[in-house]
Amino acid sequence: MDISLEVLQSDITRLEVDAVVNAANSSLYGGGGVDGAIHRAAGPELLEECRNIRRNSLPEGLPTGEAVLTSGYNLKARYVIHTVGPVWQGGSAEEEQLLRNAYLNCLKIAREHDAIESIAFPGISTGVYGYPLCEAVEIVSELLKEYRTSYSSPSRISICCYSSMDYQAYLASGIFTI
Ligand code: AR6
Repeated sequence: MDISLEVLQSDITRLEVDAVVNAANSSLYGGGGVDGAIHRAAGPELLEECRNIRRNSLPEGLPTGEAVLTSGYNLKARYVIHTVGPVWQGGSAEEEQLLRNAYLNCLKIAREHDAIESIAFPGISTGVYGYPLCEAVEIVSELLKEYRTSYSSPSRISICCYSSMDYQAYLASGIFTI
């Protein structure tokens, strides 16, 4: 079965999917934007689990482009996959590769967990981290198109946009269904 690729406009904390992706920072201790929203909605146990991960396996923090799995606690989503996108520095600091790694490492975690059949991504790095939206949309749509030719899991991949401008930009790429 082909993976279904969807774009939607919503608050990611409200989605009923198996896993939501958090555009975190390397501390994993929360922040603003989607990170803050996910921590607020999931509740304090999420921060506690993140602290344990830092203590037990990531004393230096989560490197850019890597990903780590936690429970979703009070979210409808059973899991949160935290990743760290690159800070946009003009395009010559390997931002594209790091952004690709962030998406691909989240998908790898999803693939390795049978319970994760549906996953929703926010626009990693396209908020505070300043990645230009159009470039991110192009990278993400190409990456997902390619991913679908190699893998069949997770079976549903959604890009969850907060603003209608972001939503229209992903929709215009032509690869997502609504
Ligand atoms: N649901 C879906 N998307 C959202 C939501 C939401 N509830 N809230 C914001 N967005 P950002 P980044 C969108 O800045 O650029 C944090 O402080 C937002 O419109 O959250 O990767 C972290 O701790 C944008 O399209 O993440 C880091 O320090 C997208 O999510 C830093 O920001 C990403 O915006 C990470 O920056």
